[in-house]
Formats: sequence, C-alpha cells, structure tokens
Amino acid sequence: MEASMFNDILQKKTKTIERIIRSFLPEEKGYQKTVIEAMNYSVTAGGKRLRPLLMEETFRLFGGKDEDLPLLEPFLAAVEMIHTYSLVHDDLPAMDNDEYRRGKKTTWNVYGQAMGILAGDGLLNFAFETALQALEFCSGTNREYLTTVPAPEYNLQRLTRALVILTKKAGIYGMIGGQTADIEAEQQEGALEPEQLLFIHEHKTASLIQASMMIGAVLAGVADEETVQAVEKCAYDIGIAFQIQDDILDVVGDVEELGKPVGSDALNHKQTYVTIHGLRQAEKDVEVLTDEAIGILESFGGDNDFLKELLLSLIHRRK
Ligand code: GRG
Repeated sequence: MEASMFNDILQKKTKTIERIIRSFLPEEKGYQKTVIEAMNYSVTAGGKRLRPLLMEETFRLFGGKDEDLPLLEPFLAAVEMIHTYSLVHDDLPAMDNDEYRRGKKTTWNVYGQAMGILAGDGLLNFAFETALQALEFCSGTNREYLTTVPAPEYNLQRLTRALVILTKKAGIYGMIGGQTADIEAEQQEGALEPEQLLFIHEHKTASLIQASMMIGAVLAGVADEETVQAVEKCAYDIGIAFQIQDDILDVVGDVEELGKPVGSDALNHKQTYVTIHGLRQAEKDVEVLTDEAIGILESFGGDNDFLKELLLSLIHRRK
C-alpha cells in the first residue's frame, strides 16, 4: 500500500473513531461538572487512538459485521478511556510529574492534583459504564427494560468475554501490575534484569494493546481459545515493539513532533530497553518483533493490508 493512500485511510479511520469516542463522553453538568470537564479535557486532548484502531481492525479481520457495531463501539470508547486514565495518573506529581503531554498541559496541571486523581478514577469507572452500554444491543432494547426482555445468548457471551479480557488486562495482572513494577524498578539500586524490564513492558504497555485486539476478535465472533491466544501473542509482540520504540524516541525523538520533552528517561536515570540493550539492539528487536507480529497476522488470513501498514507505521513513528 502506498504511503499517501495509507495516510488517507488512517486519517479517515481515526476521524470515525474520534467521533465514536466523543459520542460516549459524559455531559458536563451537575455539581460533579468539574471532574467531568477534566475527564473530557483529557480524552479530547489528542492522541493517536491506536488501541481503538487496533480493536476495530482486528474485529474486521475476523469478519466482524456492521450490524454488530453497537456491540463494538462502546468498547472502542472504553479502551481509550482506560488508556487516557493511565496517562492522567502517570503524569501526576506522585508518579512522573509531567506538565505537558500531547503538546498540551497535563490534566493535573490544568485542574489541580485532586481533580487529576479524580478524573483518572472517573475515566476508569466510566470506561466500564460505557462498555456496559453494549447491553442495550444484547437485549435489543433499552437497558432499563433488560429484565423484561431476554437477551440473545450469543451476544451476551461475547460481551461477557470482552469484559473479562478488559478488566484483567487493565488491572493488577495487567497494566496496573506493570506500572507497579515500573515504579519499584525506578527506586532499585542495581541494574534491572532483562526479564524484569520485559515484565514491565509486557504489563504496562502490551496488556492494553492485547486487550484491544483480543476484544476485537471476540466481538467479531472468534470463539476458539487457540485463535484468541494467537491474537494475544501477536499483540504482545506489537506492544513490546511499541514500547521499545517509545524508549528509542526518548533518545532520538524530536520535542516538537512528540509534544513532550525528550531525554526524560536519561534525566531521571531511568533504565530502559535502550540503556540495557543499546540503541542498535533495540532497533533490531523492534524489527524482529514486528516481523513476528505480521507473520501471525498473515496466518489468520483475511484482508490485513491496512493492519500490516499500521504496524509498520508504529515502528517508524516519530511521535
Ligand atoms: C497509572 C495504572 C497506571 C498506568 C500507567 C500508560 C502508562 C501506565 C504510563 C504512561 C507512560 C508510558 C511510556 C507508557 C507506555 C505506553 C505508552 C507508550 C503510552 C503512550 O501511548 P500512545 O503513544 O499515546 O498511544 P497517545 O498520546 O497517542 O494516546
């Protein structure tokens, strides 16, 4: 696929995702208005929308149909809300103490620390409230009448499976677990073991990418465990490659393009894939992981042209 064609399609798809995410955002009203404003400020501050894009593309790869979009769309928004909450909390003074992200002031920097914490909490909780809106589709009616109209088994099964994946990958066995290990690693005196760093990258970064792709597959109707596990492995490779690239960009990236300071890892004496394995090896490993991910994608069959280009664009990304 030519670069200009890929960029056009990417732009169009990102716009659609953007519209879907915004359609699920809460209304800014009531005595809790400030926290809702802070939540919406964080979600609409920009970002590549990579996780929903991966979810939708995996859904399509496995033959997901337009008529099932009301089941998928709440999850597209939910995963971005969870991703955004993680960034909002990660930027807090108690964690990374970052004042800028995506070229804008961080949430706590605009609304204060207490609202920063609450906006993150609010987004995490609201993500599940949003995902549960898919129940309306399962029942074929408004959720207030759920008890009176039996929901088709098949839809409920897919929804439940997607929720199990999302809760697990975002929690202590997923992203929160990875962030915990990362924070402790920062205080560690000696060098990190390569497996320790891999644990951090797998859980902090790959988990939510895995959730996105696995949910896309499950909601498209993939039922066998073996295929879901292959999707999980493919997303693992993508997640690790993406994080290594993030570490690389902190060394060779451009502040204008990234919308955040570069060299912050070195400044904070943070051990990263680059400091442990060196820049050359890091670049090589990104290529190897991406090739492996593409190999798994190809084994699924189906139209994967755009998804493949998306993966390649991630390893060549500048932001
Ligand atoms: C606070 C529980 C908790 C977790 C925080 C996501 C995270 C875990 C920390 C952010 C810092 C970081 C480098 C995470 C690795 C994943 C990563 C590269 C996130 C940035 O994702 P992008 O590039 O961001 O998709 P945009 O801005 O495009 O949405």
